[in-house]
Amino acid sequence: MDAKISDFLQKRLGDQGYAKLAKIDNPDLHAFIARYLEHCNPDKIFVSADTPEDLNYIRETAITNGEERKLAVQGHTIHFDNAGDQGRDKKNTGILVPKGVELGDMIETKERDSALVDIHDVLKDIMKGKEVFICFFTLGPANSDFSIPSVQITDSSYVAHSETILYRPGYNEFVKQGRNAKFFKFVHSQGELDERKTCKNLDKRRIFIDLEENIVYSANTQYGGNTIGLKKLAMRLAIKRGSEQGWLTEHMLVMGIHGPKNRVTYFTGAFPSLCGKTSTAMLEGETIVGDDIAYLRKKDGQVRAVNVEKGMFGIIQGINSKDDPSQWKAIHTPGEIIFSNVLVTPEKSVHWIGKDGEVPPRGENHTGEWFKGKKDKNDKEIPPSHPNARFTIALKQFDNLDSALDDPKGVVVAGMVYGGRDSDTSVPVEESFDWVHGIITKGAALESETTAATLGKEGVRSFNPMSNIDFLPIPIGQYIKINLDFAEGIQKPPHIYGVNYFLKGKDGNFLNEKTDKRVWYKWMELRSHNEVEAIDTPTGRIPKYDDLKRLFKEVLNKDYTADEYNEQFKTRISENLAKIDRIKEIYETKVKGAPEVLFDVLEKQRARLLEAQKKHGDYITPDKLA
Ligand code: SPV
Ligand code: MN
Repeated sequence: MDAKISDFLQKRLGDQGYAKLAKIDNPDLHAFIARYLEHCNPDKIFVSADTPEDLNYIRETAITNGEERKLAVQGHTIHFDNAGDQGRDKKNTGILVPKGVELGDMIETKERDSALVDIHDVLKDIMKGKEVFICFFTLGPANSDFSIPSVQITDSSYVAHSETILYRPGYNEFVKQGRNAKFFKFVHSQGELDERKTCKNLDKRRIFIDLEENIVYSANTQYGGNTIGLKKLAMRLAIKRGSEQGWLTEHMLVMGIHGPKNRVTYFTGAFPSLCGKTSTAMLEGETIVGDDIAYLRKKDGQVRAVNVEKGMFGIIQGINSKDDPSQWKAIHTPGEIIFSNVLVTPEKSVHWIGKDGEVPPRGENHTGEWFKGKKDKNDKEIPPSHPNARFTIALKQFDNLDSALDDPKGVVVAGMVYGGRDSDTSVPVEESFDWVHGIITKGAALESETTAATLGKEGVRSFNPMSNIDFLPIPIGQYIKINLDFAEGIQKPPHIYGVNYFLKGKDGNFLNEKTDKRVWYKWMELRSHNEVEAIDTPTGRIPKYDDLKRLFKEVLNKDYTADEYNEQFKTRISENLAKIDRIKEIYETKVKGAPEVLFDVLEKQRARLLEAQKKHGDYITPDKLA
């Protein structure tokens, strides 16, 4: 270790902390830590080496400093974020780019030099009077060439605690890799806190991503999506690294679908936030590998995927005993769970929007004291919990965990699914004709109505390619091209599917029940083994009625009628044409460098739709196409 840095660290860390760092032979790491300890200037420093005592210290500190409070059930705690800090802050999150570099209109960037000055101003002495936690993790399983070591510096015990639940321990990996570690770095400070231990200086909220140094800075925020370095912050660094090395970082679940004869077939699925990704990963009868972020690599002519995480920062709204048995059970079992922004009753139990049972008359939530009928500034009733309220839990606490979670080789991906919140255009499930058709019409053309997972207006149809738009550090055109090229050299690329759980009828009601998706996945599983046929429509391949009827009976014991099928699976010509117009316009006017093939594929789809319209009219039931 450099003598100056070593002196400084020894002085600031004390013997124990210093010994932990000194065991890692990596001068870059030591310099980074020394730099930000000096700059942020905490009073107290804790280095975690992932021992049970260290993890316990982080857990306990979150309670003693008030960032979390104990609930009635053993191991359960509650954390509140400020009422103005309840989702990802897209406006103040930016990719730092040198002058003259542009990533396109739809990606938030900040000019690197001035942004670095700005964030270092914000961070100067920000940890004075506080304790800081230095923690090591890996993104992905141990001993895997998928995985990336990462170091987090944070003055929030809640953030450090969340990360110990969500990510695999990394201290030993750093020791092992020494100077070879190509690690990601995260610096976070929640800044000044109010009496409820939530952020005071939201006007100085910043989340800046520096691709050049692989550092993400986050300040004056606590909400997990803005602060948990290894989650959405690391995602930007990983997409960039993957784009240079030929692998993908996707906003995807990974799950095992259980087919006939005990066969398990793995699928990935990309959905924008609050659009059913976690509930899909948790489908009854199937097994979960991951619910949010996957790395995908080509190995021996196949696509393989790992879950970057080992836990879930899950949305709690709507979880009920009938639709979500595994989550319901885990949430009601003693064990380590951090609830955030739910309602806490005087008895220290929790309640949320859509939970079984009566809404308690009063309690405390993200807005402070809460009672039934409480209104906000605009005279709007405040629900018991925030729609983006969450719970943080290790996947091993679920009874449906897939045994491949920690497989360093990842799982073989048979199918990739894309879905968004779409009330009027796409059918519930549809297979694309081939990889390129799928990447373009299901992935690159993905749209979704906005939700409470990000700050801002809800319900606005917005463009969200691969559900990854919030996390792209490279131009969209380049990202699409990398996805298209990814199948090169693969004999049988994964099938690509589009799903839509949010299709509505004329009366404005959903055409499907939440549990119907169980059938769609069983159908996709059979398709990936060529065990059911499909009907070609202008937009892709849809299930045959008889197969769905059988699966609905087998899986849900439901009588699925031909009328339901026809209504759900009719091709909606004018809606699909309008979608093509919208998507084409975006790629023509807002995206630089969209690959030519994208326009070809969309135009061919338009031609198929127009031809079918001539023959069959505007709404075409499957029987006309079979
Ligand atoms: C999402 O919003 O996509 C999440 C939660 O998974 S967050 O950590 O906020 O990104
Ligand atoms: Mn997500």
